[in-house]
Amino acid sequence: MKRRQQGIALAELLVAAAIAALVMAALGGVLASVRQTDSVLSERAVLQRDARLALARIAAMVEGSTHLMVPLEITTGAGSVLAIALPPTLDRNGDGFADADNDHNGIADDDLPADETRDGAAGIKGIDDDGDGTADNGSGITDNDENGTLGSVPVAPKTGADWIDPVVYRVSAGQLLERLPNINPTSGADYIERPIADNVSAFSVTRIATGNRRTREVQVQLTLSGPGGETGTWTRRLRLGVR
Ligand SMILES: [Ca+2]
Ligand SMILES: [Ca+2]
Ligand SMILES: [Ca+2]
Ligand SMILES: [Ca+2]
Repeated sequence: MKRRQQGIALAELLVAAAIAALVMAALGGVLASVRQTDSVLSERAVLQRDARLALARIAAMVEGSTHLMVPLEITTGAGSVLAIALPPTLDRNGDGFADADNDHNGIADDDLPADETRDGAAGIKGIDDDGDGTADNGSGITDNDENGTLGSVPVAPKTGADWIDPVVYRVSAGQLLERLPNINPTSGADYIERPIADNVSAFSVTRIATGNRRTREVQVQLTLSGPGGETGTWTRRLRLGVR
């Protein structure tokens, strides 16, 4: 009797162990699938956060600026570069002078040289202003829109001690870069570029036609694609000079 009870106990134990193994296997599958869902969700959330931060950064600059540089006035299609003049009130080092006021006379960008960005290059140095596929081409350093003809200088040069200080957004090697002039720059070629977003698969900028209204608007579209396969596109329409 005792031996028989032990035999049953062993059989029950084996069955219980088998059931437990099945339950564990099923549970493992559920957990793996939950984890997978979680990683997809969190990649999407990360991309969304990164896109919003980058676009908020761009919006602050564009809405504070009063001068849309690239895309050029004549441009209608989408380009891959956004350039605006540094907001005229921005004072990053808090010295009481706007960073854009290079000659510290209290007025930003009031005494432009013929090379209005004073960077020794046609248009903005290193940038394909007119979107023809070549950077800094044109008829010389005073060809400020790279269109091959001179005479587009908006203000006759006086001493040229205060140039236009571009803020540029462009993509390189999957990163969205923000280019800012250094503090107290010696020329328009004195700047630094920093990444403001990773996983960038597309960045497009379109100048919105505003007719003969004085407002300037751009549509900025950013597409991020994460290593896990998630992708998303975020768009903002921005108007200059509203901050
Ligand atoms: Ca300036
Ligand atoms: Ca000035
Ligand atoms: Ca230039
Ligand atoms: Ca060009």
